Amino acid sequence: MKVAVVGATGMVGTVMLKVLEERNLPITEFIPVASARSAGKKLSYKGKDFTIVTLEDAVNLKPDIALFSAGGDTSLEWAPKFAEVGTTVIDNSSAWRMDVDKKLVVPEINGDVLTADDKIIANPNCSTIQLVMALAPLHEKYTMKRLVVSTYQSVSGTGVKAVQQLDNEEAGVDGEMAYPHKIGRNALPHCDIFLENGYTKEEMKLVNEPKKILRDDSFSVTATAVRIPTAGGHSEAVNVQFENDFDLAEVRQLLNDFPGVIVQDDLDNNVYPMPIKAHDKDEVFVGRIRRDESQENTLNLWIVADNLRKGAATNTVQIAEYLIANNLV
Ligand code: A2P
Ligand code: 11C
Repeated sequence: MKVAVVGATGMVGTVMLKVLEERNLPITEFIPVASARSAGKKLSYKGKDFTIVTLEDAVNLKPDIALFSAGGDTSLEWAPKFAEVGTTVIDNSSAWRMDVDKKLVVPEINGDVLTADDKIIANPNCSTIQLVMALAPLHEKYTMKRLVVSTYQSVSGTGVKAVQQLDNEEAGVDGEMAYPHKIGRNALPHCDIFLENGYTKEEMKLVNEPKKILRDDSFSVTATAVRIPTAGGHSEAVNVQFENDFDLAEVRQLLNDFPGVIVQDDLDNNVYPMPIKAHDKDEVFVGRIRRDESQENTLNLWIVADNLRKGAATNTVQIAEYLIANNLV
């Protein structure tokens, strides 16, 4: 397989390279792609130096697969050009996610929707991925009715400038601000831009994307997304009402049995998921599993994952693995 990584020098791109190095994809040719600013520079992959190329050069090389994480505008302009030369694009931006003709995929949940005709495939938002990973097995068994999600998102979700802002604040030095306010010792109820309905774009991703991935729009979702001063790892407090009643031991079992989900829930020993523990892990961690005693058939959960791994790079690479394993590319 000829594999290109578009945005190879970026925050997610760098993790994509790491994930590709760790896993066993049959890559015969590796093509790192970035902006004209980086073209010609070297980048190390599996101990060897590779020259970064431009998007134009990469299209001419006709890769089998291109993993994109270079922003929505780059995806909108360039993914179709790669698709035209026969490349299968797996795109990490929000550009194509809600396009009715494009698949939005978490392989453990809906990999089966993929066909060889899908030339542009969308990777969901990071906070969506960890949410649906935990909810998919529960939805299948008990049927979700309503979901209330509150997120606690790390600065790495915003990008390099935001990580730098937090570092600067912690070091007590002035620098460029990625957010309209200080992030250190603070919490901003503001992830991505505000929309006309008063919600943020991030909150609406949590409302819309799960329905597409779970192939069901019969449940309702409301969300509040909050940025907190953690370096990496997103956390979510989730309140979910089901149509049917559940048994807590069975909930734990269903979660633990689902591939890629790990239950961490031992209150006697203060064990629960935390971003610091999820760092560099591919799994989604679930804890604080308890019944909402104020309402029937309702469960409370705390869900944590590394937003750059399962939330972005790992899921993208897993889609590529799924395509290869099923001869769809
Ligand atoms: P570069 O490093 O050359 O700017 P991040 O997600 O951390 O902001 O990184 C964005 C990634 O997308 C980087 O690898 C960046 O390359 C790349 N990129 C940004 N704009 C373009 C573009 N117009 N063409 C190709 N790559 C781009
Ligand atoms: C954040 N979820 O943490 C965002 C980052 O739609 O892919 C990823 C944005 C996206 O701010």
